[in-house]
Amino acid sequence: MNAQKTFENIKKLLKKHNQSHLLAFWGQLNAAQRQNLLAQIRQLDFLKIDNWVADFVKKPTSAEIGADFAPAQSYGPDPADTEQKSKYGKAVELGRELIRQSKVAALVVAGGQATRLEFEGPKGNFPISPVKNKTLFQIFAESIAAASEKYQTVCPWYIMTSPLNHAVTCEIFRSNDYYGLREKDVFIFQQGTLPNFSFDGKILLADKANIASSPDGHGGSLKALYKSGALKDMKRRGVKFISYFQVDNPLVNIFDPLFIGLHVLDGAEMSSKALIKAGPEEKVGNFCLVDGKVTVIEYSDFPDELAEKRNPDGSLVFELGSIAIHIINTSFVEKLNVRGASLPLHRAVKKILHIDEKGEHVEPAEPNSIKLESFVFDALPLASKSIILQTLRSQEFAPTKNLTGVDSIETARQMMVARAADWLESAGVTVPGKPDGSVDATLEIAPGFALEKDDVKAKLKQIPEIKPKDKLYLA
Ligand code: UD2
Repeated sequence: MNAQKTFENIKKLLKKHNQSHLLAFWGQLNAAQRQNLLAQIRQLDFLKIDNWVADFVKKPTSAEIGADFAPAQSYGPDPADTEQKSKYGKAVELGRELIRQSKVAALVVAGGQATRLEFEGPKGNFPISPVKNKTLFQIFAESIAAASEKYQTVCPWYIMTSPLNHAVTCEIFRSNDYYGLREKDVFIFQQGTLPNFSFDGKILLADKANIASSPDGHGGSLKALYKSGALKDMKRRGVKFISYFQVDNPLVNIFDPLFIGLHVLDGAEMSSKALIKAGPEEKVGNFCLVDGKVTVIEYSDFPDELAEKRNPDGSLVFELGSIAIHIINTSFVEKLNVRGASLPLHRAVKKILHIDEKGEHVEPAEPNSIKLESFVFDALPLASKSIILQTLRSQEFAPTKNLTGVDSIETARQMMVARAADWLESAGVTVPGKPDGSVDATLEIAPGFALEKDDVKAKLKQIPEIKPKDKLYLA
């Protein structure tokens, strides 16, 4: 087909779907810009876009809570009875064996921007550790190296970026020599994007030759694993289970034998870790059972009256919060992609830079556009089976979202110190404390020193006496 014909066809298509304005500046574009814009338009699926406009763009998302709706069940952090104790024991053994056999890979979703941290560059490059100021990426890399060492295996690491930070993330890894990991065991891949919309459903132009778009949400990881070849790489290595986590949690226990083992013993396809919410307003998704299926409803979509509902003993009825840690079977990811299953989209009203119909740049003072994204936890109800394992906040969850206050750099560092103190004390080491109960020293345990609490006991001889106000780094 000649270029003119292609152009005419695209013009017709845009007209049919009310998006003709995308070619409004065609006359002002050079040949390369024209080609580039046509390529971007050709990638759009206009039938889907019409549905998105009708379902998500033009109307606010309403969380429809059906009748068959209940709190989800979970495994406790410790076994509830002797029968469960034996199951947990078996699960840990199985989990260790699967890690040893290289059947488990790490996947971090790192495509978001660190806007709330006011940090330039990928969030994974944020320096966070209390003594050495290691970045999040370095902490994860060292944990993965330590797991490989502990289990005498190779634990591969998959890192999802977005077009916003892919090149710079690759450069960070290169310039840090992959933090001691082998380059071939680190697979960095990009998620997809979705166009941005005006409130009346028009796709926005970033400039005269480019469509405005945003990363498609962490739910995009399921598609991107498949499209990028990461899933193929996993299959080649014999990986069967993906340990999924977010880039902002320095306390994450990436290779947790208990979690992996329970997931496999129960024949689950996608499972989750949860913790008891700090209160009804905590900004985490809520685990529910909808039509018998484990489902996460994000805090912003969860009705206040349900969030606040309490049991007679005062505990929250919907007490299980999602900390975005999952085990996902590679076969499940493959199945979803082969079937062309798509996750629902969620609408966010954002300030998005774009040009107006005169071609002038709009720098919005107020949120002015719609961004659509998918959430990975929306795959849970598609799984044939899904388990939830409760964990302890103090051991595994220090979300680094804000500069100060709740879920901040400050609280994450405090939690890293507190967990190090807890591990040391449980091995019999005396840690100085302040009158308010907090630790009176700055402590950092490198993943190579201890990956979990029980690893500390074997290293007791290497631990010096800790005096008040000491700064101690154990490696
Ligand atoms: C997420 C969860 C929330 C809770 C909380 C725990 C959602 C909608 N909410 O809240 O329920 O579990 O985490 O900390 O997930 N990301 C990408 N690509 C994207 C968007 C995000 O890779 O297009 C990554 C991002 O880099 C980060 C993670 O996903 O690692 C979570 O993103 P967020 O910080 O925007 O999530 P948040 O705080 O809304």
